[in-house]
Amino acid sequence: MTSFEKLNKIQLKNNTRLCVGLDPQMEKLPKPIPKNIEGIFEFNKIIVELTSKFVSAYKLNFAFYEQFGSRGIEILEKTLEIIPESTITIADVKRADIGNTSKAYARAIYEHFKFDCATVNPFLGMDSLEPFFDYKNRLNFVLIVTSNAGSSDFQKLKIDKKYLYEIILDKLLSNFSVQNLGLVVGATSENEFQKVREIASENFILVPGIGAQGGNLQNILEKNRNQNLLVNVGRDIIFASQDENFQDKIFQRTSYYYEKLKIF
Ligand code: NUP
Repeated sequence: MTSFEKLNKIQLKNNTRLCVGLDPQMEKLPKPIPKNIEGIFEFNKIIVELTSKFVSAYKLNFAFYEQFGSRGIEILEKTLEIIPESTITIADVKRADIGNTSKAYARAIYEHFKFDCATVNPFLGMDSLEPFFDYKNRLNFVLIVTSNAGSSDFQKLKIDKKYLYEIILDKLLSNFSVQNLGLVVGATSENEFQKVREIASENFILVPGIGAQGGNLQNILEKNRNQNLLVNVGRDIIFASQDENFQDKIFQRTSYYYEKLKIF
């Protein structure tokens, strides 16, 4: 089964477009959990146990693990082991490099860690992305319009009559299949989301920027018109509370997004 098919299947089974961001921060761990590396795993385990029936994917941003060196990577690997087999895993690494190096990056994500999906960065050009797209059964989410303010610095520059992100999108769509190509568009760029949705009607769009970054979920859902979508929520769910009752609060927050992100 391809990652595209697996994502469709779990979205229908769990009836949700929700993806939870497993981006743990030691200093923000709830009070009952020790603020050490073991505590991070304990925290991830609680989150997965509380949320797995209400999500279709988990996105792990490598930064939150790499900051602890090899022990952080160990926690990432242990976390992958407790995610249900049927649920999609996304390596948020935003990678790509010269072809030879990209090949090693792609091998790490897809063969060593065995993720279903990865985020990739198009800045180095098509040949830097190809090693990821050579894995025909995996789904690569290419950064199109990111959720940060700096997305206007380059991505939204106009070149002749088109924005840079549109030029990139056109090129990607004419080279890669819907099964292989996902897109990242931040919820903070609603107009651009609408444009991307119109051009790429069938591709999965991964939307970060909801919750802590202030994106408007309702507007994104309206503009999405029921097409393939995965909405990531990190801090607004996992750090819903640091108090003794944090598990209840995490569950409440998850239920809130679950209701909004139902497919039928
Ligand atoms: O454009 C992007 N914006 C963004 O926030 C692309 C991303 N991959 N992300 C990531 O999504 C970010 O690095 C973090 O892992 C997650 C957002 O988390 P939160 O703001 O919901 O806590």
